[in-house]
Order: sequence, then C-alpha cells, then structure tokens
Amino acid sequence: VGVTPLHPLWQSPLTIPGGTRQSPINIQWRDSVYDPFLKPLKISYDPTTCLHIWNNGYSFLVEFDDSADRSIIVGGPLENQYRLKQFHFHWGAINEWGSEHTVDSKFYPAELHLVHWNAVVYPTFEEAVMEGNGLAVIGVFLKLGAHHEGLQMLVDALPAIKHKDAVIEFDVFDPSCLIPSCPDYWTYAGSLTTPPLTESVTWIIKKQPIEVDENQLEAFRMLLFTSDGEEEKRMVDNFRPLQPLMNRTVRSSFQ
Ligand code: BO1
Ligand code: ZN
Repeated sequence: VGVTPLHPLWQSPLTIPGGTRQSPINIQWRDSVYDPFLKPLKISYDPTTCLHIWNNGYSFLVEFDDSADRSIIVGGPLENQYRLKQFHFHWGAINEWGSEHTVDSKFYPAELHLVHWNAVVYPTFEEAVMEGNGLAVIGVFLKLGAHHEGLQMLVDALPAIKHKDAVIEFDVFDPSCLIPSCPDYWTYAGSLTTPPLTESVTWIIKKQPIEVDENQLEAFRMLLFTSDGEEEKRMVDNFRPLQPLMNRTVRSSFQ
C-alpha cells in the first residue's frame, strides 16, 4: 500500500556498481569546454531503411534496417561511421519536465534519442552495447511551440500502438526532419539510460531544440505502459534521473 510499483524495465539494477560514466547528466553550459577540433556531424539517412513503429512498454521506438551502411552518421566526435538502429523519445506527464538531460538544470518537456552503433568495429548491435565506443546517441530536446509537420507523421501512428507490444509497419520515414538545423552540439562519454545501463555511449546533444505543439505532446501521453487487457497506465515520466558527472568533461562544438 502506498508504494509505487517499479516499471518492469527497472526490475534490473537501478545503478551500475562502480559506474563512472552514467547518463543522463545536467549540462552546465559555463563548464562545457569548446573543442575547436570537433568536426561537424554529418547525417545521411535513407528513408526506406525505416521498418516499423512499436510500443515496447517504456517508449515508442521507430526501428531501422541496420544490416548495411544505409542510414549513417559520421564526423562530430566520432572516429568511425555509426549505423542508425532506432529512435525513441522520453517525456513527462506535464510540460515542466520529461527530458533526460538538462541544460543549466532546465528540463524540456521531451527528448528524442537517435541510437546508432559502430558497425565498423563490432559485428552486431548487441556486441557494440558492451563496448566503450560501441554506440552513439544523438539527443534532441523538444520544446513547446509551433506544430511540427515531420513529428505529426509519427503522432498519427500512435493510436494504433497504444498498448505495450503493439507494432505497425512504418516503412518510409526520414528522421533527419527531427534534427534541428543549427550544427552546434555538446558531447560527452556516457551510458544507456535504461538497463543494461552499459557505459558504451558517445552522447551528442544538440544545442537547439525542435518545437512541437501541445497536441503532439498530449498524443505521446495517451500511450500506455500496459498491455491490452491490463489496468491502463499512461506512458508518462519515462526518463531516468540525473546522474553525477564524476570525472568527465562536456565538450562543445561551438564558442
Ligand atoms: S538510450 O538511448 O540511452 N535511452 C537507450 C537505452 C537502452 C537501449 C537503447 C538506447 N537499449 C537497447 C537494448 C537492446 C535492444 C535495443 C533496441 O535497445 O540494449 O537489447 O536491442 O533497439
Ligand atoms: Zn533514450
């Protein structure tokens, strides 16, 4: 009685013993260090590698065919090219919070994660997840503002995947429409923000947020954590708490 039940995903450990590069973090703008050697991030996505959209009981994921180098990123802080595997979002019950990362302790109402893996060095995504340079995730903040035409393509699909484990075909989508035009980013060495929480992620956090409207955020909040037939629980507040920076530097691509 009076105890918040733990989401099934978090029945595995909440922390990694001895973890030194956990995510998410607060990005303190004044403490980030401009690195003039950081290259611009080059994004090249093939819209036909998009496969489907599904409710995995924690977020909604749009997954891509990653069997070849068709949707890739290169440059930025990365030494190799990385392949797009999936993207998903984290969001709050209300507009005052919902993002995983914060900037100067400010939360945004939602955050997009585009998850890529290092197929130059590792044979599979599962192997890349275990290695320090295995993954690269682009983070994009969502703020309240204008209607987002590209996001609406996804929003229109959400009623069909309201329940956990629902999946529908979604075979053409170019996620570059969700990435802000400003090239500026922060980068740091971190981890996955859900179990297995492995310290395998080069985070690339875009400085400029994208604007979405209230109806679009409300559509996210209509999704359910629960399967068809279970007592309905709204999918909201699916973000991990902030983690200590420890002995890390956040670098910026801009002055
Ligand atoms: S995140 O971007 O740090 N929020 C994040 C967190 C967890 C995963 C990915 C990104 N987990 C991985 C699992 C794999 C699974 C894949 C699904 O997501 O470790 O087992 O195949 O795309
Ligand atoms: Zn995420």
